[in-house]
Amino acid sequence: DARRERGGGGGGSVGSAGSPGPSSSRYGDGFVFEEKDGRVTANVLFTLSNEKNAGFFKAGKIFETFEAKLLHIESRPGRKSKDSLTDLEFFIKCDVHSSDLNVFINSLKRVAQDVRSVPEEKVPWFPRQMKDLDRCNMLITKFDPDMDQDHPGYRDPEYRKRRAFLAELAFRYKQGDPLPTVEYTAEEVATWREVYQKLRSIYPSLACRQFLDALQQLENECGYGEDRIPQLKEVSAFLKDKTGFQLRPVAGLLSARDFLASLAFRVFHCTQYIRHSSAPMHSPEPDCCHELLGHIPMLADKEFAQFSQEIGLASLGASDEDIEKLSTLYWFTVEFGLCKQNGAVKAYGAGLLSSYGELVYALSNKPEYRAFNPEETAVQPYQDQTYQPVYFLSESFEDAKMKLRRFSETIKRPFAVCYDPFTCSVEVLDQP
Ligand code: HBI
Ligand code: NLE
Ligand code: FE
Repeated sequence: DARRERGGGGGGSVGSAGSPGPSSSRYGDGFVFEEKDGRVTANVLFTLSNEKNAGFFKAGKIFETFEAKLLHIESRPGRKSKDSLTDLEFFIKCDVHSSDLNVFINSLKRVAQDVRSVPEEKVPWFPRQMKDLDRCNMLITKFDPDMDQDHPGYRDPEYRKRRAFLAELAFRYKQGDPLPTVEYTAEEVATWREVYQKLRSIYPSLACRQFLDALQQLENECGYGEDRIPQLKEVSAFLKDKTGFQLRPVAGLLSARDFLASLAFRVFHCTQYIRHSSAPMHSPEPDCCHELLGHIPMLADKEFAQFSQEIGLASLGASDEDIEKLSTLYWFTVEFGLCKQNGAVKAYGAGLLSSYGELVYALSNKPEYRAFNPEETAVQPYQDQTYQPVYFLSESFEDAKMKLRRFSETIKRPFAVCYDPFTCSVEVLDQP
């Protein structure tokens, strides 16, 4: 469970960003619990040894006696005890009378070991330093070639083996490691060539100016071309010079929270595998064509890089609902955004710029266009299986950035964040 791994035991920086409200009280262990109608939500952690096998029921009796309402329960194996049975560690979220909390915890201490209780986290954990991004690794299983029968690679054992190998490279990566170099096979390069040639031929008329400029530079300085798949290492160095963005390998789709958080540090997660050769013109999941052709040229633009980082900063410690809104905004701008240039509509979204099929479709007269407006865009339902039914049109990146900034200010957080580029860390400023 991520919550516990990230230090829900009260250590570290978890939740400390939230300032206690006026109705909070201090309890035994020095923690501050937020009271509502005389009750508190506590996260209780304890260990039960199997040597005393009645422990579970005795503990349960205590919850019953104190009329604790169970909100969540989890267990996991702990240490091995002397008789080689495994202790069980419990994590229980419950709602108890605030006046009972101390006695309740002390009673548990008589039947369980390592009893601790911590207040309900008001602010979700978020990375403060670049190395904390090692913990932003929550993958979501979607479009998985091993599990999804509709994935074009599902019936291709070679492809699945390759994906598993590249996933392993990404899992092992730690902040500061050199970016892994991948030796692409002839078949992979052939897929890349097909994607590159098709897209390259339509970019001049359909892609925005910033994209075309950066792609030209990547071709001149960074080995972009149809004959080889660029390595993350060289591309990351290129971006670092242009806008300070750097890359990190990732095995697949990350949770929106973890994905957005890295943007706050100007770190962009890139997949290194390539789409299946049977479906080069559109893939619902990101792959190296999407990252290298869709995202990288855009991240070389100063204004766009700033826009991306600001979505990331707004996401730090935000509620689940606000993460959903920011991720929808990201979707309709960074992934599928259109903009006006010299009276014409051009693509700047990476999901468009890496899919021949959707790029042609988005700039045809078939889909609906609406003006980018964060309040409306943030709540527009979207689907990620096929082409978008609606696209949002920005006046310019500058304009989109200012609108996003105003929207972000309406997101309520009990603190403000500020990025310090000298230490590559996020400063948290508590607001009284
Ligand atoms: N993970 N690796 C990866 N790449 C993405 O583009 C990505 C992601 N996770 C979530 C996500 N995009 C979307 O939810 C965005 O809207 C945030
Ligand atoms: N549809 C895009 C492509 O085919 O490259 C990928 C989108 C990832 C969000
Ligand atoms: Fe993407």
